[in-house]
Amino acid sequence: MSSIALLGNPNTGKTSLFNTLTSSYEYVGNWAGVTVEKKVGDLKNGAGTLIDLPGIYSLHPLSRDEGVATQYLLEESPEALVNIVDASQLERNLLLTVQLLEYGRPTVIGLNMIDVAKARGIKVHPDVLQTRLGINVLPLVARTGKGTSQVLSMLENSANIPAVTFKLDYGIIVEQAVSSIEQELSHIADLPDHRWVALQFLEQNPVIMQFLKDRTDINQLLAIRENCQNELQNKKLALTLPQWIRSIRTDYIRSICKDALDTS
Ligand code: GDP
Ligand code: K
Ligand code: MG
Repeated sequence: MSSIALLGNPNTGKTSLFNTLTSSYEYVGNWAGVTVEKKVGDLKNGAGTLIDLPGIYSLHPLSRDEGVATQYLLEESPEALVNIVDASQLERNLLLTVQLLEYGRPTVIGLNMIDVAKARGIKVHPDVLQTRLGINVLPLVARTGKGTSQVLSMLENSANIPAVTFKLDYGIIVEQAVSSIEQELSHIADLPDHRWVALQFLEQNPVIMQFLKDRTDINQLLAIRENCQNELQNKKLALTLPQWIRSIRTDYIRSICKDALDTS
């Protein structure tokens, strides 16, 4: 039995998809520290459970409620992720997608709101998106259930979902800091993908910071981050380290959208 996490921006159709993929569900109390209810359902094909996480625009939380998704990814180890993406707001949605792909677990994209995109004259090419991101992209209209059976059969056996090979190059300065942090992390048990943790730490994600503080002496990590920030500044870059990481991601996303979208 595997557990699969459902993640995406707010109002992208997560609950609609959740309801079509699961036969029954229950609220298993609240997420730790917040008033958001935790919803877990049984997949209709009996392959495991699906967890509906609160909608977020980024893994870097702006509120405690938003921190739930990052905390979940740190503490649990889902066999696979389903990332629901609003096809009519592709560029904005892919920011979370990049952060989820860096997490390194098998991932499927449910490309939802295809009808809305079409009505707005936006044509999305799922095949281009699939090639560029290196994972399966399944077009959906979650409200009517169109395409959802393909998602279900994909989840039949999460071992069949291709591994994520996605890797963005953040430039030599940041990549060196990532390597140093990865080394520091190697003595901490039960951590998810070290590159993902390192990048989230460099971005100053407060949930990651607290998680690491509870498990290690964080001073060495802070020194690496400060050094990295100084080196960026020595290059006379007007960006902070988190801004730099974000700009690499948004440049990459723009280049994907150029190929994957036709607007008329
Ligand atoms: P969540 O906030 O991500 O859980 O999204 P919901 O499942 O609650 O959906 C938000 C709204 O979008 C609801 O009114 C849904 O009926 C609607 N919705 C979900 N999927 C689709 C879709 O593919 N097309 C259209 N037109 N509406 C959708
Ligand atoms: K909603
Ligand atoms: Mg919802």
